[in-house]
Amino acid sequence: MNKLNRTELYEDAKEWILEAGSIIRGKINDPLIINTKSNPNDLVTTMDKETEKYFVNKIKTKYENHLLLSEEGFGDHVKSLDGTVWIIDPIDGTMNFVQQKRNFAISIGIYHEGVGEIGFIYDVMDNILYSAIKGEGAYKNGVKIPPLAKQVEFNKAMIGLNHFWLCENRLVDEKVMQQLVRAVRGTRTYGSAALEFAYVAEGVIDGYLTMRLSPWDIAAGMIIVHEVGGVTTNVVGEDVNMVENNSILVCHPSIQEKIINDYILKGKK
Ligand code: 2AM
Ligand code: CA
Repeated sequence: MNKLNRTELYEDAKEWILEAGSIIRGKINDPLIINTKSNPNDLVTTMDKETEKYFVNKIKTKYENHLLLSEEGFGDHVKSLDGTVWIIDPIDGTMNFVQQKRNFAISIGIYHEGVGEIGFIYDVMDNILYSAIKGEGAYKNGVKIPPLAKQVEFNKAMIGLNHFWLCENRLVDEKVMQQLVRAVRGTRTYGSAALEFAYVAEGVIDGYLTMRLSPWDIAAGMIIVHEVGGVTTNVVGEDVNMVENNSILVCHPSIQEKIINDYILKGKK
């Protein structure tokens, strides 16, 4: 992809994500129709669907050859990252959107021939836009985010973790996860994977560990985090497959090996 295209794509995606966010803010107190998907806690609202349709319409009108991989199914049936693919979550953190009316984000990652080129994460209610173009650094509201600190001491690390690790007992022995919780300085659960990636990029948490995410939860975040020197793999250290679900460990590189070797692999069932 040449520079000119990237700039135009970046500007279009930025304009559309800000406009979509503004529409959501304007309707934040409107009555919602809430449905469930795979389970009673897997929520989708009319706002998720309307926002996704907004992006489908914008993208297909201007970039008819581009593909869309998106959560609510109005995009394309994308099986590979050939060509240019927009990977979009219209609302990441739908439960927060429904119950808190805040702490949710719109996430857009633009991939070209398998490479993540442009990422946006928009914290809609706080009006904070995280963005990155591959190789050009990551930004928060237009201000460059500095590279991650050289070293994070494990016992001073703060990590994002959702509590399914502790109650579902699927991938890893929960006792080992309890040891991890004790070994680090603190844990946080924000409820939006995209925002947790943004917080890793900002260095306000040092890592985020979760059992199962979809491509639209992570596509933008991976691009943004990598621009500041963060690393993303699945929880056993393998490359992420961007057209499948993955477990995810995104973190400062200095704590990656310890989390994988001393906790995940040790506790793996
Ligand atoms: P969502 O709000 O777009 O559904 C919550 O811990 C985070 O995990 C959110 O980013 C949420 O995205 C995502 N999430 C929740 N359930 C999920 C599932 N079954 N598969 C993949 N991601 C999920
Ligand atoms: Ca979503």
